[in-house]
Order: sequence, then C-alpha cells, then structure tokens
Amino acid sequence: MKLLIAVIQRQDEAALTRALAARRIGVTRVSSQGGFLREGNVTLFIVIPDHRVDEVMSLIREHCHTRTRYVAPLPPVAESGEFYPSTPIEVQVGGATVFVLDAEVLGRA
Ligand code: 2BA
Repeated sequence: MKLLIAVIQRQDEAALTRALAARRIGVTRVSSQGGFLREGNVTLFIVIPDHRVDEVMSLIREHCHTRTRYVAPLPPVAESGEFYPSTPIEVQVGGATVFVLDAEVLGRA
C-alpha cells in the first residue's frame, strides 16, 4: 500500500475529489497553508494499493493546474520615512506537490 500526500490548490480540490470519489478512492482532506506564500491550500491523504498509484497521479495531473502568482519581496529594513519600491516576483504554483510513502494498514478500529 502507498500513502500519497498531495498538496494542491483550493481551486482544484472539487474536481479532483469528485474524480477520486467516482473511482471509489478514499481521501481525507486537511486545510493547510503554504510556508512561502502563506496562502491557504489543501492537503489530501490518499491510501491506495501500489498498482493504483499511476492512476491517481494521472488524475492529479489532469485536475491540478499550474498558476502564476506575483509576490512582493520583503523590503530591506528601512529608516522611518524611507520608501523602498519592491518589484513583484513571479512564482509558479502547482499543479501539485505529491509525496508517495510506503504504508501499512494494520486494520480499522
Ligand atoms: P508555498 O510554500 O506557499 O509555495 C508556493 C510556491 O512558491 C511554490 O510552488 C514555489 O513555486 C514557490 N516557492 C516556495 N518556496 C520558495 C522559495 N524559498 N523561494 C522561491 N520560491 C518559492 P509549489 O512548489 O508548487 O508548492 C506549492 C505548495 O506545496 C507550497 O506552498 C507548500 O505548501 C507545498 N510544498 C511544496 N514543496 C514542499 C515540500 N518540499 N515539503 C512540504 N510542502 C511543500
């Protein structure tokens, strides 16, 4: 068995979880936040047999899209009254960040 931990963007959650449910693939969702952008995202926990990993990865690729965000870098420490215009930097987010771990299901209580 494998545990997939997938960090996805909120906009992609509904389509992906619908596609997983249609294939009777169980999923647990947790609201999360990226450490860099500090924006809300969604982390999905999916436990599946080894032979279904490719199937789930295909669904993630199909439903999770890359998006461009612009972030204003933090200005250097300034004396009061000084103004540092900051040029936004472009950041690509997603489609998804996926970790695949070995899992053992010992039973359900
Ligand atoms: P965030 O940490 O908010 O990162 C959002 C996007 O910002 C990242 O997209 C990446 O393109 C960029 N980024 C992150 N750290 C950066 C840095 N130090 N300098 C410049 N750009 C940086 P993704 O790579 O697609 O990641 C999307 C979300 O997936 C992340 O949101 C985070 O919540 C999660 N994630 C990514 N890599 C991870 C990792 N190694 N471990 C745990 N979670 C991770």
